Amino acid sequence: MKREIVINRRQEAFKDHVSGSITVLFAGDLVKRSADSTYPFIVNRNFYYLTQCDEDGLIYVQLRNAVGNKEILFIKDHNPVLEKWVGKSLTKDEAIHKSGVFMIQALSQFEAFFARTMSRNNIQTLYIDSERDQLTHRNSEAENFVRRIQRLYPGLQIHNINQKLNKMRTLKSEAEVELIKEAIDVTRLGIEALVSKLQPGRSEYQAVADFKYELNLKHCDVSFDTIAASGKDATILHYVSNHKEMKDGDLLLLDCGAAFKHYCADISRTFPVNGKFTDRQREVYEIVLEAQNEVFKAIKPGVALIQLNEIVRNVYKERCVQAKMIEAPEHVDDIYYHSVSHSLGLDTHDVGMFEGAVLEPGMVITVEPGLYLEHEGIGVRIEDDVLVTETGCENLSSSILKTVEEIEAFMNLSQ
Ligand SMILES: [Mn+2]
Repeated sequence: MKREIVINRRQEAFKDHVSGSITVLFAGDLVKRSADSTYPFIVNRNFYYLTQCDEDGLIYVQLRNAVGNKEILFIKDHNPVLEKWVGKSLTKDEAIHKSGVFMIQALSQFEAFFARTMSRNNIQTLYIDSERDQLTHRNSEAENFVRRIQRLYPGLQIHNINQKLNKMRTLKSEAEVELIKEAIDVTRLGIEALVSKLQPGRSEYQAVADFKYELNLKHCDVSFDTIAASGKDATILHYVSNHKEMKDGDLLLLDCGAAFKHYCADISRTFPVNGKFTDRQREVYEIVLEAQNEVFKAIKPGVALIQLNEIVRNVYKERCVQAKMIEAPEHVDDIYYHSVSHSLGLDTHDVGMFEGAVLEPGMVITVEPGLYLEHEGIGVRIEDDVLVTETGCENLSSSILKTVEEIEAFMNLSQ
């Protein structure tokens, strides 16, 4: 991505920041796994969105005062011994090239820089991007920083820009849509590799391995843990144990995605393990497909995300009663118990959009109706990734096999 794009994003994100303020953003730190190993580093997505730099420890600062704006990116100190073990960290030239921040300093200088800046510039306001970790309750770098700074500078006004940044991320630029398309294309290759080997006796984890192997060949990784749920386990929404053998006559529900330069694809498909849908499986499948098509037709600017889910429920209330999957429309919750859509981008469940959100051109969302008949051992989910346009939507993943005919033809050819 051109660095002008991230420079413009910073201008937009910080345009309301007052004079006499400092903005401090953190890339995040490594998290210990065990002994001397750490978890793979996952850069703070807002930090990456604004700097295009992806390395632990980095700190971005913008100073605003009467003289103007000054940006500084703090990168790791040059460490020749460490480089012999893990290779070079981000260099000054690379940091400038990626971020368009022209003043680069060593991280070891940050504390002294901050103290000096506060005392000399009459700083009244600190802008920070801080998000409460609701999953593990671990303090983020930003939270720790704020606690420390509040004690040192009790009068300082502190503003959290997290929601503003998250909101910005919901609208994708053309360059971002291209990256999502790349991620989808790699996902397509992975799915095709998986399906071409799919047959009774193969296990769910082997199917996942087939998928991931293809991604790795393209130097990509998964955007989230792959779900390969066959038979009754397809009715468990986030089944990721993927441990069992796939049986003749079962369906395999696959929910998977590749990430390309941090942009995520999120695709679901459901395949007959033996290459042919039974009449009942086909009946379920066609209803889900119908619901998905109804949602596609409804997507346009101004429509609320929650309305899309009602469309799916209405299709099911009618069709699933006819097909004797439920006795009455009000039992729809028994066979469909999630939402049809979420935002997609640098995160698989991308930030900034909530149930009450209203669609705007440039948003990328998933459309993923599912139908789950636990007592029949049938679970179907079909998920595509779409771009909201001025007049409707564009299905970005339309090249991935989907109809019953396409799937059966593909599987027949590969057997
Ligand atoms: Mn999804």
